[in-house]
Amino acid sequence: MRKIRKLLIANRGEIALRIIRACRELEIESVAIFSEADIDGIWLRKADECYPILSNPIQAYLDTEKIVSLALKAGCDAIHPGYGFLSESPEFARACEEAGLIFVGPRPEHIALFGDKTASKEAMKKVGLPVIEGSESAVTDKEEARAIARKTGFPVIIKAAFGGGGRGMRIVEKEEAFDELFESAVKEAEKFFGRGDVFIEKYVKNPRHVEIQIVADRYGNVVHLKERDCSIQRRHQKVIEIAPSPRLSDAVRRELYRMSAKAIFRLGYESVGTIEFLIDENDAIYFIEMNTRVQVEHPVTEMISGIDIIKRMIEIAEGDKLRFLQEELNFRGYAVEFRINAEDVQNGFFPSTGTVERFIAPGGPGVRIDSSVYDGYAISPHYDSMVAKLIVWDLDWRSAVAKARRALDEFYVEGVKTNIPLHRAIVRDPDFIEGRFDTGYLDKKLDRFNLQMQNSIEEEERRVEKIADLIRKIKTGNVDYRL
Ligand code: MV4
Repeated sequence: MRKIRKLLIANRGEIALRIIRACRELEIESVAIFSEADIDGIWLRKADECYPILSNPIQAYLDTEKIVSLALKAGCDAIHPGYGFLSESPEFARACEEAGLIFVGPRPEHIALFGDKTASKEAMKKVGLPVIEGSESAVTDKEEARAIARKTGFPVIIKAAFGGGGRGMRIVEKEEAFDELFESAVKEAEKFFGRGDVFIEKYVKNPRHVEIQIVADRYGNVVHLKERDCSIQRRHQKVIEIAPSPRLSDAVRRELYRMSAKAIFRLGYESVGTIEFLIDENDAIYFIEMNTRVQVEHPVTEMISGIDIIKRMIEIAEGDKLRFLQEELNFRGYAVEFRINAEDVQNGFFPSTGTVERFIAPGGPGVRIDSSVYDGYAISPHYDSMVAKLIVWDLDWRSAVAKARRALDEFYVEGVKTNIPLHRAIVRDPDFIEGRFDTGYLDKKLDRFNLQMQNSIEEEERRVEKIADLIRKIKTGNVDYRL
């Protein structure tokens, strides 16, 4: 008998659909919610029940009170928050618990701890993770902050203590620039996170961004599902994620796994989670932050491990013991995720809205699409621009890249502009193919990719036109059968 019989999904889009799929397989009834802007959402049609929340498009998925009372009225016993929205709100997790609902995620104390970036650094340092030197806690006083920066040594980076995603972040090359950048960092942190607290760290040049996927139950069983390399990003938005990292030394890899599992065990953390590290040019490892939710890029880990992260996350929340030991896991091959965004890459990545007239996704062996888009779907300007995740898997890195080239060439989206041409350029870049990239990769390469993108867009237009022309000829009886 399951403890969870009916689960409400406090999210939208592809992740709502992903959670519904897990519920179906676990024979848990699913309840979807949707905003007024989401009446065409595929997830409300796939869930067992759905209910509108008619505040505004964003607020609908942030309204703790309405969501919790709706879950109770619908007879749910659990809520899954997905990613974004309420997924990292300790108040929401607590509100669920107080209403007698299972929050599918970590305990509120752990969400709160890791939401506080300096507290989380201190806690992780205590359980053995290496952290970047700098201020030990948040600072608001400029003089104090400058003194810490001088002691740390320039360049330093200023980060929001209760933020993320690069907001309120400033790199300070030398002391003369400190005051101005400090003030703007504090202002931005106040604007986005409601708290101007920032902290100082030594700046790590051209790091790789590697994160470890953890799965832990409440009985102290902790396993890792290897790492993901998320270095390929633009303005702190990940663009491509890879599991495992194609160029990480075995020594670094083993160290990351050992440290991560030990830290999570010692903290008594329960649920899935991701530990983010920076790896510098000399292979030094630094913990930066921990994500206490399921992540957008979780599918690449599912592909190499065979573990359904969402199903296991739900079972852990029910109080089940982990079904596998570390030694029982069999990892195989490489997986790459491409975030397909409706945006105009050649015009500053400006979001592209409108109707997706045709959506022809690639298929075949080792190809997975996580998306809530279909032919005729109108992309709303209210939400982020991700329309699909293309995930490819193959036995080795080179084959995975070859499969990615094939799948990206097959992908056809009509009606809105997408970043597929950018992905097609990346998977043909020798540095990418050789696994030579860090967090500076995309910014450095974008100019060179522009020409290739233009070419691939024009080539696709010619191909489409050529076939349209042939069809016209057939229909008007003008085909030259002697060809
Ligand atoms: C850093 C760093 C260099 N040095 N911290 C960016 C988002 C936030 N999660 C942490 N970030 C960084 N922190 C120190 N001390 C460089 C980055 C960074 C980065 C990190 C991960 C992925 C992409 C990035 C792109 C630019 C900067």
